[in-house]
Amino acid sequence: HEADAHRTDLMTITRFVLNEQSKHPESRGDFSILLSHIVLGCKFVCSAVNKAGLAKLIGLAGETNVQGEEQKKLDVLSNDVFVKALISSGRTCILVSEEDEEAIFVEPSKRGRYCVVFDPLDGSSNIDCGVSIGTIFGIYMMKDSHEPTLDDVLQPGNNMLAAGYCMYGSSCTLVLSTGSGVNGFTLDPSLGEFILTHPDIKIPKKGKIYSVNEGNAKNWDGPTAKYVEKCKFPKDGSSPKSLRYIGSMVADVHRTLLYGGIFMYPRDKKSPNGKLRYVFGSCSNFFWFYFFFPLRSMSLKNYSVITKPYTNVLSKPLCGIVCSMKSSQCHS
Ligand code: FBP
Repeated sequence: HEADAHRTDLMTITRFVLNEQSKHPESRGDFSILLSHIVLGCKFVCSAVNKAGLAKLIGLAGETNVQGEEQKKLDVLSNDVFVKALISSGRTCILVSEEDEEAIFVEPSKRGRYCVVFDPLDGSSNIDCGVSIGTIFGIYMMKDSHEPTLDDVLQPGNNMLAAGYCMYGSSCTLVLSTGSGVNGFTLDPSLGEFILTHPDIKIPKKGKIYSVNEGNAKNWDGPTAKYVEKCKFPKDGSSPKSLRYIGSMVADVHRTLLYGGIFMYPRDKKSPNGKLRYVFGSCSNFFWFYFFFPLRSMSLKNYSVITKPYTNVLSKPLCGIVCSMKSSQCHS
């Protein structure tokens, strides 16, 4: 009966967010409107990514079209779509995108109260071979009603209102947290709607998978090398862990969230500050990123949204790690 209810009583992402909103009678619905524009961006990117394999045949993004005009590459196109969708929502005031050197300050007539930080298409080197890629986003509220400044996006992560990612994989999955719990929605292409398919996601307590670019091993420091060695040759009689590494952060994080295990991008001799960076601060309310923390930091700082080398605007190096093992093990 329950399965039937899911089939006939669809919990779309819009319905879900409106339900959440109804718990806050003071809410004006601005957040729901903003989110619907982010969802639109994700649907657009999903459709473009699905067609990317046809690009060479029919001249889509990144190719020259029949008029001989160079078409925009998918990451550039995705950025344009997100920027326009966010501005046209009328609910944003500052946008920080991985694709743009500088923050975008929305013109006063279109301005709202939210600041959105995002990477429209992370892992874009995976596009040409059809491997999963994703969009990452985080949302802050302006501190008060002054003229917006960069300080409005440089708030501590626990001020973040919502964060999420959309993975363009064998299915298109949007994972969202608005502060209490994490929920996953899968795009039903026939309906064009994201349907709640992964309610209240919790990373499994234990996992059997480690996920890291082992090609960097010769440049790792001793503790990192020792930890990975232990995954392969456990000394306590347990089975070795399996290695899975996609090289697309959203996909590696998503798998780690659902199946458990550890995902990491440790700093090394080649990238002393790590390759991935966090831009959007720490955020203890967003459990899924509970385990992102600089490998050598003793404090369990939590990072909500991370991505790779960033704009001039913000950015701090991060040696990222998401895991379902004890933090002491992560440190080892
Ligand atoms: P790109 O945007 O250039 O692809 O870089 C980001 C990223 O792909 C992350 O999604 C991923 O975790 C990481 O780089 C993989 O890096 P590497 O290829 O060094 O393992």
